[in-house]
Amino acid sequence: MKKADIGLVGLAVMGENLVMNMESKGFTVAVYNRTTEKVKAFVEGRAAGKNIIGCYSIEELVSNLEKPRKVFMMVKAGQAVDQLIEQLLPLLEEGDILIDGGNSHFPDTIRRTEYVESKGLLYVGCGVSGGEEGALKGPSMMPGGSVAAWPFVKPIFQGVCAKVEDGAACCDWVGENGAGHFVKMVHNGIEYGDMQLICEAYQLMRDGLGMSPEEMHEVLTAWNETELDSYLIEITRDILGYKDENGETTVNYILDTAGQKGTGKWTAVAALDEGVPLTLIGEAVFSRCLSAMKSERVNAAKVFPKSIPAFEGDKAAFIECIRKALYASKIISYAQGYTLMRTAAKTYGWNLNYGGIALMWRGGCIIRSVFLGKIKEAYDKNPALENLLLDDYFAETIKTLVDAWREVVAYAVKIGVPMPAFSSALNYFDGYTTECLPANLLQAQRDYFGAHTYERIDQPRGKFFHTNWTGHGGNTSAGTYNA
Ligand code: NBP
Repeated sequence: MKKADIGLVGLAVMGENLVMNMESKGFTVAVYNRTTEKVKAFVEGRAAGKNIIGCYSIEELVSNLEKPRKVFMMVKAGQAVDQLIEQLLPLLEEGDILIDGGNSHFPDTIRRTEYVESKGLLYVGCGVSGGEEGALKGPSMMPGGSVAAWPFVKPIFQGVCAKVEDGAACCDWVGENGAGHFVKMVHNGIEYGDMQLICEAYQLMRDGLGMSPEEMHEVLTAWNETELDSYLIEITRDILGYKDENGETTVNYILDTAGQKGTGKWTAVAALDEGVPLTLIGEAVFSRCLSAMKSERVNAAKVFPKSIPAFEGDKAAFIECIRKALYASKIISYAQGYTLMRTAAKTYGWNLNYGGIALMWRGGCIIRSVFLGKIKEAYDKNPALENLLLDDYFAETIKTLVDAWREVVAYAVKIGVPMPAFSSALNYFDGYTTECLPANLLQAQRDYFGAHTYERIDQPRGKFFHTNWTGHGGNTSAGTYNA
């Protein structure tokens, strides 16, 4: 019997669908799952009659693979991946390729790449996005790790991944060791941000403008014909229009406490580690945390009762302002996310292709949108672009949006509707575009109490000064490192 092109371990929702996808593209796949009943159920069910080889031990899986062997691990992130690697390594040979397609944390992937390479094998950490449907019909795939593995896995990955209108694959080599999982993590952070922005627009329309789900459904239908055209706007439109068997709008009955699995938090922590202001995604993570404090919020709402005044302006015009403010905030979120990737690339020595990353996100994944095409164009024009806001297209676009953006944030602040992502984005924009921030005063404060020194505007950069502010302190200054 023909050996398999690739083996896959982990027949849960993602693994099963990826196998079906690979097989449908002409690849023979050997499959294994720790709980072997799932192998039996799969090969006798969905996989029956297909080029899928059911294996009931890891040894059987490995013996069914074409060399160099490729094993795609699609199991729960964390210890399970380390355990599987230990089980697989003794059965594999030099040049064989281990692939982790789960949501692993990038430092784990950096460590695992080094470890597996030290055993003479190749390792690929591949972010996969698009959920169940993406896995089956074409996910966005972000592979990184041992670059020597890429020519061997490329035909399979680019065969099964999503494609955009011109046929371009939403999968390309991202970079060394943990780069693929880092980019996937930033993708998830951006997903948090995009979702939060839509939710804030919804709350302002619902509470500030008194709009019904049906009206908002119409608004989002229209927005999806604009620059906001995206998967998340599309599903939100559908959610707002969805009614249960009693004719009630389902979303109105869903408890307002958000869950999270931690990838947004990882992105925010990575930004803090890199010293990058990723304020919008940070707010999106904290907003989920605040939403989870339901009983406290219920109590606090009684202590501080709110009455939101009825909107007395041109409603249609204000809805257009909300759309513009959403678009502007979204640009900021991506500008911040890209800055994080640029900074991390320097820290970890990755040579990231920023336009390529936008293309990988352009289809298949949760944040897919037309807008990503514009980001790709910006980085294709200038791969060294310092900040997305400085690209001609985005700079000119933001200029057309900023007045509406201020109007929306100001109105929300005035009536007491929380819009942390919209307003933190605007604050970032105002900070980023301000030549003189009050950090002169802050440096003076630091020097006053801790002799931390400061640089002067009339002296070259890198020369540090200390003032004896009180006349009591000595002239000894602290080191200029950041403690
Ligand atoms: P889960 O994350 O629920 O993982 C279940 C799979 O892991 C089962 O096949 C299970 O085998 C296997 N497994 C576990 Br748990 N511990 C194991 C171990 N020690 N050794 C071998 N196998 C082990 O599945 P999923 O939702 O399909 O996700 C798979 C990966 O893809 C995860 O990393 C996830 O974060 C990522 N991902 C998921 C989505 C999504 O939408 N669900 C999207 C993108 C990425 P068993 O049957 O024997 O328990």
